[in-house]
Amino acid sequence: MTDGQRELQELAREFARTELRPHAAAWDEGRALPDDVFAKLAESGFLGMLVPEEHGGLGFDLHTYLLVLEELAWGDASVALSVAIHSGPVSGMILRHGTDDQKHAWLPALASGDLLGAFALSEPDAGSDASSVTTTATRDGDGWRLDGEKRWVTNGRRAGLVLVFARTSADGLGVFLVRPGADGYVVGRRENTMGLRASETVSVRFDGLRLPADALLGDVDRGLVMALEALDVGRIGIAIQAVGVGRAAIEHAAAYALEREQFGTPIGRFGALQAKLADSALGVAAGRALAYEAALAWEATRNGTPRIGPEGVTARAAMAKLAASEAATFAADEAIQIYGGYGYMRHYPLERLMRDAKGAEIYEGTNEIMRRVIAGEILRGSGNATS
Ligand code: COS
Repeated sequence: MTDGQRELQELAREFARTELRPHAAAWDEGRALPDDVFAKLAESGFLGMLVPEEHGGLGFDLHTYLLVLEELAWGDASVALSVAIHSGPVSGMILRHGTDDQKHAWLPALASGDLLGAFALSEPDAGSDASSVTTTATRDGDGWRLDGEKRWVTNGRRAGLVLVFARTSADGLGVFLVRPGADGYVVGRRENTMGLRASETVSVRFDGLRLPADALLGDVDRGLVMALEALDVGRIGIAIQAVGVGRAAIEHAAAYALEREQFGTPIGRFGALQAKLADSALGVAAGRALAYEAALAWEATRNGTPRIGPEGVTARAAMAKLAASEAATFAADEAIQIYGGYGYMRHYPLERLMRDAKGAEIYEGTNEIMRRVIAGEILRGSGNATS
């Protein structure tokens, strides 16, 4: 880490310690994040971390971004999830595929936090099989008309820009820049999630929503590849989010193990509990290391290094998300066990951390899909057919 990165990490840690962590339980209970938390994130520049300075952002590399995101997740995983989707897949896709006009139109507003971004790929019947999207985008004069339904859209009602993936031909998807609120854009059910309850997850329906021609991002029919590419960076963000949650669980458990006495001694002296702390810390550290390795692989693609193969970003991002999310769930579970009866009480933070950690095993690609992606890249790297 450079001195600048260390300072930034400190700043983000302080932000998480004072602005997020003290409120995380209440936000979870109330199932909402207040407006002012987004205002404070924007003020700190944390909504423009991956947007270049020329478009009003901080222009961080992925490594620096991850340093901040881990701290936000340590403070509140729902906040980190919002920031991760907004920054990685949404701002990242516009940066990579947008025309100059599209970049000028959207990136400054995303970087300043005037608009929060959302990513609408999944549908009631298109989850792991992202290629089976049935929302359609049909040509309508110069523009497009959207019809269909999306599920599990993070940032829900708050989003001011939604990237919508829709079928543009029998075997192609397109990506559309959609501003909520127009006729034909209908926000549906707010999901009652197990964890990350402060994060607003909704379904959205399009009933003949009309879009101008310049709502199309990138090449028509190439949306699936664009989505999968964007999910590489998304998954690295989810990995570090899980690391933040896992680290929080370990810290709670360690503090409790030193303070709680049974049989006349702090319970942290018992080998069974030490093994839990050690295995939890091992998993979380490995997840963090993989996330940083994936970030390096992602940065390398900018210089033309291929994404494919076991060393490529696609495999590395999947490994990072898989390892970190499983480690976070394990760490939260073990922390509950260390807390014993108190851990089982909703009054303490561990059960929330466990619910939050579990989400990372599912969204932005389930861990079963992560294993398939990794195996596919190993086979591809050795020159054989993919999965
Ligand atoms: N980056 C760039 N291109 C990629 C890529 C990546 N990470 N992964 C795949 N591609 C390309 C492939 O090269 C292929 O390109 P061509 O059509 O030009 O040959 C295309 O994308 C399709 O890839 P593939 O054939 O591997 O797709 P499949 O339909 O077999 O399945 C899985 C791919 C299952 C891995 C994919 O659908 C997936 O990741 N699903 C999970 C979706 C998800 O994460 N949903 C959560 C949404 S956000 S809540």
